[in-house]
Amino acid sequence: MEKERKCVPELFRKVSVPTFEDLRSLILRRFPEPVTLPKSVKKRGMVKELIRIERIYNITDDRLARLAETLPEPKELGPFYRELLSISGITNYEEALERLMVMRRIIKSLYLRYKARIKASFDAAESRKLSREFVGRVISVLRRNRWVLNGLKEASVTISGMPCISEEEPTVVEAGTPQVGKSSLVRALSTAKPEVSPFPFTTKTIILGHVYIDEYLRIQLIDTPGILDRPIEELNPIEKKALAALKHLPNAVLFVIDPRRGAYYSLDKQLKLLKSVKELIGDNVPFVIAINKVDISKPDEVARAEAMVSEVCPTCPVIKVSALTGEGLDDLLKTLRRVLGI
Ligand SMILES: Nc1nc2c(ncn2[C@@H]2O[C@H](COP(=O)(O)OP(=O)(O)OP(=O)(O)O)[C@@H](O)[C@H]2O)c(=O)[nH]1
Ligand SMILES: [Mg+2]
Repeated sequence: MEKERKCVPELFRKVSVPTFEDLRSLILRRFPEPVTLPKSVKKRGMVKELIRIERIYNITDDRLARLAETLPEPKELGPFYRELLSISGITNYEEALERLMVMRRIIKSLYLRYKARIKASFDAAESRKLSREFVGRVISVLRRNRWVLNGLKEASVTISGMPCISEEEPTVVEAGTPQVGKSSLVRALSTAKPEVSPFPFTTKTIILGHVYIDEYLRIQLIDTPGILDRPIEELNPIEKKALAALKHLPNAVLFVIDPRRGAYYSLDKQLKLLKSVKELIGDNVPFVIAINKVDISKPDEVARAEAMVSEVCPTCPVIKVSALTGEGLDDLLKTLRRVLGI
């Protein structure tokens, strides 16, 4: 697993990305603002328009330059963050940075061209027409690159809201369909207290908790949004984030199952997801299966779940637990430590 060097979410928290709509309304607000000139100035109509287009050029270039300067360097981004960017439409970060430079260059050359044309204009009316045309063209350059600005905005909001996951500490990522009790387990085992509710898709982002083994050793336990087994194209952005975490972060996966016949998603569906997640992650990362909610499950439901799990993953350790009563949690922790080798 490739690891990140710095806390990438912290880097993104320092970035302020203007969307295309932000920039357009800023430009349209600032353009008509009055220009005051000393009485002595000649060719007042032309000079006013020159000042107007310079103002718009400076504002636009300043926002784009600040964005380009504050975005993290490509080398800071590991595969997890690259995938989050790509979920927001930035499939190639280097290319997006390059687009920002190109936009600045095009807008600068438009500015210089229109400055010269306004200087050479016949009268105030022509100057005014040219300066309006300049603004229209700047906005259209920004519009053509909307995907860069808006994609970076969306990605930076997502990434800034992520926890700092350390590259040195062992990491367990949870997985499972909605409502199986992933967040409840994170609450019971770790320092994090994610929201728990009887409604599916309660967890919407990646949450980091720490499980303290002793003074010097802790496990990072990551709660993820519930996912359904369906083609990647059909997953919503929240599920895609969960899959990105599963693909890139874990040293071990904790797959949580609700064995009851009345479970929100049938056991069949849960095991199909287990199979898909195993295929996605490959054989290098160990899986531990927690059969949760044993406090309210019937013995035959638990036995059926155990049998079905062993078909999908014959080598996976299976632990029966209850996040609610705490039953089996010591055993679960021991098993996680064993597979992590700590
Ligand atoms: N009786 C019992 N109820 C549980 C247990 N674990 C979770 N629940 C309940 O199951 C429901 C779902 O729990 P969550 O922890 O929110 O489930 P989740 O997997 O995080 O759900 P999503 O965030 O929607 O994916 C809640 O009403 C919990 O109180 C358990 O061990 N026993
Ligand atoms: Mg949850």
